[in-house]
Amino acid sequence: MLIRIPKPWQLKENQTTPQSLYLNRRQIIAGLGLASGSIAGGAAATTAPFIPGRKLSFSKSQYLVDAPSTPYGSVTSYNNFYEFGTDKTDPARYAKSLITDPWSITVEGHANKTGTFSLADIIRPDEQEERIYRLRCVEAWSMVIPWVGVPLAKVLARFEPTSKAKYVQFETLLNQEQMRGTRRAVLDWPYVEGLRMDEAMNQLPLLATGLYGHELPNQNGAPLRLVVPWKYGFKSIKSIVKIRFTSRQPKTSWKKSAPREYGFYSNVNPNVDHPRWSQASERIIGGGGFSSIFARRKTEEFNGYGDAVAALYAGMNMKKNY
Ligand SMILES: Nc1nc2c(c(=O)[nH]1)N[C@H]1C(S)=C(S)[C@@H](COP(=O)(O)O)O[C@H]1N2
Ligand SMILES: [Mo]
Repeated sequence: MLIRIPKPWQLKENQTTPQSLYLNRRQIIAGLGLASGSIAGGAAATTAPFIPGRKLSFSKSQYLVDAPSTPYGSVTSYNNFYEFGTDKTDPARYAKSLITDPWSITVEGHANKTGTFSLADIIRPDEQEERIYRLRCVEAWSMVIPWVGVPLAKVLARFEPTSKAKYVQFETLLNQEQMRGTRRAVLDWPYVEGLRMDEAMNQLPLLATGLYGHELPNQNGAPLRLVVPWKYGFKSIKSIVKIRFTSRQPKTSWKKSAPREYGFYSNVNPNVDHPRWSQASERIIGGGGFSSIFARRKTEEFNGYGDAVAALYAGMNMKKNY
């Protein structure tokens, strides 16, 4: 398969690193009298002493974006995590109450290896890699986020799904004490998402444990969340406690809540508008400093990941299957 994702050596350092960190790193390099020339990726994380949370071990990867990463402050303060409220600032304010350790994940359905596992059973630190992906919310805004995680395909394969597994369903924790937003019926809790099995086994979906080289802040879906970069952000389900292999298409939360507006597939598509707004372009969160509220870019089909995923939808009418 031909993959157009740029190789690290095709990118300049300042294309993959937020400006503040980039300058910081350059200063450190200058101070040590070393020549600049190594690739960015993980370097962004290793030179950011102000980032809270445990530092993670990870290898670098070829998954980079030809644009600067969204500043850490924006990634962690402008969030959708309705379990903590519907305002963009609610998750950062209220998700501290989420208890992420210990954490267990139940695996059910059509697989040989099912049961309840600890996070450490599922995520092996030596398998973690850093992948910088675009995140495109269905609300027509976007970010570029340096995630740390393990490819979903690697994790799912260990459960040995059977031939009856056509889909995989994910569920978020539901705890009214810890998640104040779930005391109101904004959605039919718990939050449910899912993928067709071949989508899940594609190279791109990541089970993320961190961002900017450190463990996930609660508002971003600690301790484990899905990242599906060619689909609208709501598919990237947070704080996962259940994985279930099914024969039928999962009943996903947003589709259940507004089927005319949010589909199961929900691939990023500039040519299929949301019934209430255009998807042709997107607002760049935290981009462009002073002019940030005006920074926009054209939406890309499959969010720019078409070379890796378009074949999954051969023969399907994506307007109809939105
Ligand atoms: N459990 C759960 N997962 C969720 C959401 C949510 O409300 N609850 N919001 C989704 C939406 S709409 C988006 S755009 C992304 C946002 O991820 P971020 O806050 O890490 O940028 O998370 C997705 N995952
Ligand atoms: Mo979203």
